[in-house]
Amino acid sequence: MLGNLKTAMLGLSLLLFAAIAYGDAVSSLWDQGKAALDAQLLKSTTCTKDKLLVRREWGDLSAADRKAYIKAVLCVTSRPSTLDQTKYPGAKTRYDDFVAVHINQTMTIHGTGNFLSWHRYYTWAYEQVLRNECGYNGTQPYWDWGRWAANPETSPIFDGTDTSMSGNGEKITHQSFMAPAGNGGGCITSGPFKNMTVNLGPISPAISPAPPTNPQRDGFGYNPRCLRRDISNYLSSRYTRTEDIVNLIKNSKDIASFQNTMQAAGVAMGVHASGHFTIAGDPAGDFFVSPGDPAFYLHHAMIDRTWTIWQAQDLQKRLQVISGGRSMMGAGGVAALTDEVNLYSLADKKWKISELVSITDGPFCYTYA
Ligand SMILES: *[C@@H]1O[C@H](CO)[C@@H](O)[C@H](O)[C@H]1NC(C)=O
Ligand SMILES: *[C@@H]1O[C@H](CO)[C@@H](O)[C@H](O)[C@H]1NC(C)=O
Ligand SMILES: *[C@@H]1O[C@H](CO)[C@@H](O)[C@H](O)[C@H]1NC(C)=O
Ligand SMILES: [Cu+2]
Repeated sequence: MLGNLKTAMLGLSLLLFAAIAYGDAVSSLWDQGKAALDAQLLKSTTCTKDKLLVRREWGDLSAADRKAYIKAVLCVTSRPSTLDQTKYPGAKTRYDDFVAVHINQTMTIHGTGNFLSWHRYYTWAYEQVLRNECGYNGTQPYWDWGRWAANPETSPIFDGTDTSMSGNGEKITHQSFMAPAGNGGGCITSGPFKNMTVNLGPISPAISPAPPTNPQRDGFGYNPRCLRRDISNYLSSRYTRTEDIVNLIKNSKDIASFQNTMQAAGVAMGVHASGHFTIAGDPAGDFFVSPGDPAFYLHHAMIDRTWTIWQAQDLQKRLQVISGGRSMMGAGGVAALTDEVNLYSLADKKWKISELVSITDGPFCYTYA
């Protein structure tokens, strides 16, 4: 009798523990690298522990925290663009400025030596705009792919409630190019972003029927349309499970293999492409215009967290290393740590790649929960 009671109480306390701390094999790898990251922070001349911002997983945010983030994103989508309207007439909002900058540099920031550092700086610049231009006092949340891999559609990120990043698209007859058609394909109909207008692109749409063609060949023309998604678990349940993330981190012995495995988009899909095409639709599935879907930044925060965990497994050897060229097509030669990352209107400073490799040096002062 007493034994049963004890077992029941142990079971209950384990349940309670599970409820307060979501931990998995990826978080364990974070824990293993934590001492090295703490030591790096102590060496920083720009970042101190009391200034450190902590990025959290969407599922661990309170409803109020999620709403504060959503409100800030909606604010960025309602503020005017700062770009030259003769060159970028489709950039109507400050949110669009980010999309335009990504479109503009797409061929020199993917499959290149600056892929990780560029997207780290870009995601950080977005977080800064939310905070500095839209009164947000929280941080950029991330999407732990593994946590929701079995069913992203019902995750708190995509369940379509008013505390989500909006749900799936309306179910229409369609084809998604990177996975079998899921239950969406049409305009999103639920959640805070259901009225959002996508203005730029498309350039490389990955869904049929395709979105309307942009009036400018460079994709910078004004092309207002709805946000479409085709969220499904086809890719997530195969390529972005917790074990896939663990394997990526553990089996990549150098930066080249880490980057290439992460960015693979062929038979074996890496977590980068799988995340984008788990959302799919327009513009999430468009290589150039993907930041036009606000879930982009949750995905890229997780890319950044995964890179950080990989670095932290052997930090001193894995910080000042890059691999790859300066453009996807090979022009420009091999990338160097001294190359500059330029976000133009999104951030006032250009930083060298070498200054963007640590989350507590250069412009950065954040960590992951
Ligand atoms: C696009 O890149 C060019 C340099 O190649 C730069 O002059 C221009 O300002 C950039 N546009 C945006 C929107 O970042
Ligand atoms: C941050 O914002 C939230 C929601 O707007 C507010 O409740 C909270 O008091 C703010 N915290 C600080 C430290 O300003
Ligand atoms: C979307 O727009 C409609 C019509 O303007 C409005 O009634 C509704 O509240 C908006 N919904 C959201 C989630 O912004
Ligand atoms: Cu990108």
